Amino acid sequence: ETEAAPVPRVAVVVCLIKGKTVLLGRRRSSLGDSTFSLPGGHLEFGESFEECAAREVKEEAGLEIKNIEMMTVRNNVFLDEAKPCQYVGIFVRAVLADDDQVPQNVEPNFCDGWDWYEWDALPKPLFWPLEDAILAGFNPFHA
Ligand code: 8DG
Ligand code: MG
Ligand code: MG
Repeated sequence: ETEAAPVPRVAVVVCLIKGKTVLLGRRRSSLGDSTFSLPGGHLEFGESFEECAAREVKEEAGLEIKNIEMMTVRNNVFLDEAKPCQYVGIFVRAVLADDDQVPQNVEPNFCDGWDWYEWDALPKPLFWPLEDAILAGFNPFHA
């Protein structure tokens, strides 16, 4: 059996803001297992970044979002994995379409559950691409 050579893929990562908090979930995945990450996932053929952001947040947390805005782009290379991979991470921010919505753990095989965390008191450990972005100055509460 042969495996195709790895290629870079595009992922949309969503910083969903509610007041002073953002939505994070603890990953259940070979990549970054048990670290806290933002909702998001692979861009599908034909999708806009905004469509992908809205779809992934709906699929993973059951939430409707609005005011989706581009924030930054990150190039994350995972060479030390059993299956090396690379993601061009499109970071967007958004808010809840309706503030009364409560996150649901729609994909319990991939996430321990979602919760809101104050930006100044994020849980640890963070998924390293998110940690990296923050160290590089990513802040969804600025501009
Ligand atoms: P899908 O099948 O639903 O399309 O994908 P997924 O299972 O939801 O993929 P994911 O791992 O949640 O996201 C895809 C990749 O995006 C992930 O493997 C690496 C990259 N990524 C970053 N930073 C972050 C982040 O903070 N959160 C998430 N979820 N993914 C991130 O580079
Ligand atoms: Mg997903
Ligand atoms: Mg995901």
